[in-house]
Amino acid sequence: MRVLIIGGDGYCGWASALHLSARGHNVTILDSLVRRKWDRELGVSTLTPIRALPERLRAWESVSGRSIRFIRADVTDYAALCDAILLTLPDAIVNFGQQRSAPYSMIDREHAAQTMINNTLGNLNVLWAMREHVPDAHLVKLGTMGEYGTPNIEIEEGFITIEHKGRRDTLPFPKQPGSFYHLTKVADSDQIYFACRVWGLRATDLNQGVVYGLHTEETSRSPELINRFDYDGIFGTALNRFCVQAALGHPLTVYGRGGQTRAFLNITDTARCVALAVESPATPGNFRVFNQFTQTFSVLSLANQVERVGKAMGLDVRIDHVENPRVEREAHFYSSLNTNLLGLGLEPVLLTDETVASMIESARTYRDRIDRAQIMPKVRWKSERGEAEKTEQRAV
Ligand code: NAD
Ligand code: USQ
Repeated sequence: MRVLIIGGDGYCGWASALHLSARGHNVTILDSLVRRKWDRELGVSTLTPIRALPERLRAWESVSGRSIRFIRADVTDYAALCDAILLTLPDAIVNFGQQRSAPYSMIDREHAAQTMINNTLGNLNVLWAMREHVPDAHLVKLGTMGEYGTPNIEIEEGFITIEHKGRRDTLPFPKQPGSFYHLTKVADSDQIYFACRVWGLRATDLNQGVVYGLHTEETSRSPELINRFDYDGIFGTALNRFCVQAALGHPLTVYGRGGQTRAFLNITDTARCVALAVESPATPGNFRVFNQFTQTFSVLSLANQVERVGKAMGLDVRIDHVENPRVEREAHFYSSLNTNLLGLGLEPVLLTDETVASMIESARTYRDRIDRAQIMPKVRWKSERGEAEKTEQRAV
């Protein structure tokens, strides 16, 4: 199949582009490289020395004999997006190309607005470009488990059948996102569902959990193919951060009590799930939602595992319950279905002590690249003023 991968220079997109190419698909990456720019602006950097995209692609061609085309374009630029679609005439468009950090979207008004515009306008443009130029193509869109929040009932895959005042219907599952970033994903899902209902487009919304891990079968084929691995307080995600902290001898930064439970998956499974969705497309007019994760963990249980494995490796690891910079439940019920991808044949790569050890080992390899000053979280969900007002209100 001809597959256009938007955001293919990023963490999930790079692993997925190589996997789809290895499976024989004709892959094109469209990326504005804006993520590399955001890193420079924030003064953060991936743990791993990732190469420039053209270099990565040359390395892939030399190990696999397969070429991947690169189009540098921004999806918020509608004309450039349409040109790319007309040039490639994709059977499937996989959209990873968004601002994906919750803390980034909460820095200030400008970063919230930038996230909203980048993600929501980009998604809208993809839908209009599909309607105009490739209405039969299949959209595979990266959503997030965080769209649902942490309700006190089991999370279904996208839709829930409810009875209300004696009547029954199947409706979108209620959404309670936890940041402006997560909110953009809710807006995207609504836009896509609408485009499927009204224009007959076909789409799969992959509500992905938190991704961990570094290597995949394909990225391991050459050091020049190494993926990014974020550990800083803005782009770094929980388990990846804990492994880097363990390697550095920095206390593991569990926010608050650590009872926050989330859905997780290995980066290898990200690539496999995307391939499963691409290779078994939704039917015309159909909006499918797959919950893309393999296991759920509380943040504290992950920290405990990293502490145990790190100590067995002879490292000085301890857990610190730092003040939670976010507004979120720290102890709650969490249960979600994830049967759609399993039904398509996903065989999950589950989290083992060996995986944790190998992530800590990778962090030790690149220890000299770690900037200690970027580890603690600096972005707070509530302003200092808001806190002061609340304290005042409590006093009254
Ligand atoms: P990433 O930041 O590593 O990669 C995103 C890529 O998209 C970057 O290469 C960036 O340059 C590109 N991009 C951003 N805006 C663009 C635009 N307007 N036009 C063209 N390219 C643009 O992020 P990631 O971790 O690979 O995440 C990819 C997708 O998966 C995101 O949509 C994210 O919300 C979703 N997701 C990620 C995780 C995770 O744990 N990493 C979990 C669930 C969902
Ligand atoms: N957390 C800690 N300590 C840390 C980092 C995080 O306790 O050092 C906690 C957070 O408070 C939160 C949980 O771990 O409760 C997850 O945080 P995260 O930063 O690992 O993940 P999140 O902000 O939810 O975002 C990441 C990706 C995002 C994706 C999302 C999937 O950055 O792109 O959409 O995971 S999900 O969480 O399912 O919505």
